[in-house]
Amino acid sequence: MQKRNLKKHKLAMTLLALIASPMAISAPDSNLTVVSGKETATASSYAWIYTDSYRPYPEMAEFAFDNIAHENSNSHELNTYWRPSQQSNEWLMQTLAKPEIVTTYSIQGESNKMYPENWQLQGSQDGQSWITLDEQQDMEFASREIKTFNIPEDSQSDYSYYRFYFPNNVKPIAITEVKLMSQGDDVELPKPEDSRIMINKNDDFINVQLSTDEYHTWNSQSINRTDHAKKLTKEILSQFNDDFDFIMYVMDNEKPPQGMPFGEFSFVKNDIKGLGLNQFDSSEDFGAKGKLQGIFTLYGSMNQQSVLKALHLDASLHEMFHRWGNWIIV
Ligand SMILES: [Ca+2]
Repeated sequence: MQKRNLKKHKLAMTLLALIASPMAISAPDSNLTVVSGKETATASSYAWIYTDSYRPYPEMAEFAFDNIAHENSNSHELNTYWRPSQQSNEWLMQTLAKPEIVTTYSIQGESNKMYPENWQLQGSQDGQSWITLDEQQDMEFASREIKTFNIPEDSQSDYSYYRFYFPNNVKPIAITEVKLMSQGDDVELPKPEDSRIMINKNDDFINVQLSTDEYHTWNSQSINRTDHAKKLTKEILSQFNDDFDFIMYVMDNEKPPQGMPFGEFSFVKNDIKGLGLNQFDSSEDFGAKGKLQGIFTLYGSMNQQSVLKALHLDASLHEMFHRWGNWIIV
């Protein structure tokens, strides 16, 4: 059978993340892909901020797309919102690498004193002429409140340029985070008939639908005491080459289920001396051929912001590091 491909992670170690879901039908939100990003952000103007002297701070447009909402953003170092210099006729724009059909967006105000009140989300083919896709008026935000809106279906279309246009505001406009989202395209062709393993649109993780029983097992049993993780790893590696040092399973729980840890590591093999570990090779049990070193599970996304937090922050690194330590002192 021809093997499927997944983009290599930029790090030396390749990560394969898996999001498990209990039913064949995903929640409407779970298919959304964020298409906006900080590299593609620009704005009409920027508030003046003191760095070495007071000056406009052009990096501010990025701050609205950096996935950061600090608890305290009073100082320059901690600023993570975009704020324009005026309160009317301002805009915050995304120039996408390719046209996308944005169906949903979220917008987060900075505080209950600084937030957008009136805006239009506009799309454009050329960055010159704009079509209004959605309009909101007289909005009020609590501190760092996130509001999510769907673009009416008859306004959805392929645009390379999107911008929020702010015609007028009484309060200072300050936006901590904005996300433009499109319907994800989880299915890659060709794929084996009846495969429940779907590669996401960006080729950087896969999504597997579990049966209710499997889902219960994953949420209640250690991957080291039962065979369910070996079985699924085998199923995955029957469709991919054994190209991965680690496979990281991420459950779609917001928090770990009661009685379960944040994460758990399971060895596949150890060929390194001096770690305080025996040398062994269980590759065959996992359907691997010598590359895969371990698998680990994150039982919750740790943070309501997004599953990406769980991947970027300490839980994933902690679990991966069990590969090498700390075995000497245990
Ligand atoms: Ca931010």
